[in-house]
Amino acid sequence: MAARGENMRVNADRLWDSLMDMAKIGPGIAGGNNRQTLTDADAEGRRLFQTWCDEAGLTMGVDTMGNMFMTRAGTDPDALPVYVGSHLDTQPTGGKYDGVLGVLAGLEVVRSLNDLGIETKHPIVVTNWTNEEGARFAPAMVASGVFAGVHTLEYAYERKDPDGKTFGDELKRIGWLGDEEVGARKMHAYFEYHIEQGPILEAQDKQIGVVTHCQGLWWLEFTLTGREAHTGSTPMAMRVNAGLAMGRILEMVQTVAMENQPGAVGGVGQVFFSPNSRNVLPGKVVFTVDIRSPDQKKLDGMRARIEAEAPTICEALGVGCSVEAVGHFDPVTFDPTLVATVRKAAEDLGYSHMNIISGAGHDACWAAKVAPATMIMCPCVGGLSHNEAEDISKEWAAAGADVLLHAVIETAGIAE
Ligand code: HGY
Ligand code: MN
Ligand code: MN
Repeated sequence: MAARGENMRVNADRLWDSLMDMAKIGPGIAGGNNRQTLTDADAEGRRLFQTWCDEAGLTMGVDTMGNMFMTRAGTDPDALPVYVGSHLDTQPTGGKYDGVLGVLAGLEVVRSLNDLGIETKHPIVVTNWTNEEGARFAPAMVASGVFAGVHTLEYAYERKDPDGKTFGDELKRIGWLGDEEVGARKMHAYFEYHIEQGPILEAQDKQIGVVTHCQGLWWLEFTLTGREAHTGSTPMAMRVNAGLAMGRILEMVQTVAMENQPGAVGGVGQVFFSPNSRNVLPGKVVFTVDIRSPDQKKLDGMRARIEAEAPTICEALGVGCSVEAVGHFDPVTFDPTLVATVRKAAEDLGYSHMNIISGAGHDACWAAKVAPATMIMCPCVGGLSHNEAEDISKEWAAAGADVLLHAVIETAGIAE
């Protein structure tokens, strides 16, 4: 650990040990994690994080969306806090670092400031946002969305998981329904450190991503209505085949995304067939199209084309078609001053870096609506994420945390 004022760095081993200890909670089946939001595993991970924060001398606040805010006091009682955060919830077959790195690196910043005996003018708040992933309850980033005033509390509480359980009931059940009003907190600045979840930084051999923007997203949930029938004895001409309609829509989404290159993506990750029996043609197919682009015109143009062409595909097959947007945010431009602070920190620390646009969505996208916000990224092996094989190196993890430390100190100010 460097002495105060020198080329300060975090304790890389302590950060890595915390990541490995958190990864033991909600283990996956292939070395990653399944710590989905508002499950018992999520509750256990929250308690471990709370214990570590207690040990670091932080005071906890929890709001009515279960967002956790862990405060290190500043010397100026009137100064708005600098927030550093991300999410502890994971995908069902998630990695050990997506989200978790940003929360635990925020804690490591505080631990390092404690080691260095540094007091800051602005308080520092380490944050764990509830349900960033949107895997169990759509949409993604719902809790930071309520915090930013994008969603109402009622809308969030009504969200249902595939088993019909509601967000509100599950938040109560795991004992993390807090009493703070969501969004009442005001931020001086917000930093989110996150793995890239794409191949660019590793391919360009850069240690740090200076995140200038985040691409926008639409989640379009299609419900197709066919006719349940025997897959063996029903002649092809008699079929009302919702599964076939889905296949043709997926092909069309691929075409639309490819026609909007560069800088557009489109695909489907979740499909429900009903009755989902091998020898019954589906009566109902529900699936969510995920389209994204950093270019607003492309993003909205793709949505318009997909919503225009899907009904035509279904009509030709006699299949009913309805669509609902269940997730959305426009492309985000992060705060130029904070972006410059991150870039300068990487330069001061001697880390290779490049500007990057985030391909994945993050809570920072909603934080940016209510405060100056930006992100820092580190590479991940093969650009792989949302896969249990997600992997980073200890060096990569620490380099980004060092940049976070310097950016936070620069923004929170060292008390004289
Ligand atoms: O979908 C996303 O981009 C994020 O992982 N929730
Ligand atoms: Mn994430
Ligand atoms: Mn994720």
